[in-house]
Amino acid sequence: MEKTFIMVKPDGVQRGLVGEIVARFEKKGYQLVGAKLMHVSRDLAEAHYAEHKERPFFGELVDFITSSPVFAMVWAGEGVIGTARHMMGKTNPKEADLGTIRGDFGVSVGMNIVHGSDSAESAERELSLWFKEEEVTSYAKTLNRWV
Ligand code: DAT
Ligand code: MG
Repeated sequence: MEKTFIMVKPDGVQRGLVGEIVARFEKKGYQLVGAKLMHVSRDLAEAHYAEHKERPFFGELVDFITSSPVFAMVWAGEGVIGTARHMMGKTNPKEADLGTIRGDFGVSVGMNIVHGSDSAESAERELSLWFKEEEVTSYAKTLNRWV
């Protein structure tokens, strides 16, 4: 089953949006197969955002993601990587459609509530960076055949 890495960023955790965000993916029909609330180390933050190392906002991004706990999750389901990106909305909440997580709850690009892997390659890389194999479960839900 396709899997993706989704994270409620420090702003989302501080604002009490963990339940709301989990609920959206649950109601859509996806399956939560791994989750943990954690403080992010600088090393992990820099590895996670390595593709943005040369961008002017890289330092701020790493400061932000390490500033307070994040809620890291693994979600599974058909097409979950791309659909989760649609459900999150555009990177800049000002441009994100209403009805998306960033469109409904975000205001500025620096604090856009949620992260989600942007491709199969990113999902594979990020899942191995954030989760040990034994932290990702697999369990049957009879619901799966109804969605
Ligand atoms: P996404 O999170 O939608 O995959 P991204 O990978 O381009 O977006 O950027 C990673 C994060 O970096 C993004 O969620 C917020 C921050 N960011 C992106 N562009 C920015 C900018 N122009 N100024 C400040 N922060 C930015
Ligand atoms: Mg990205």
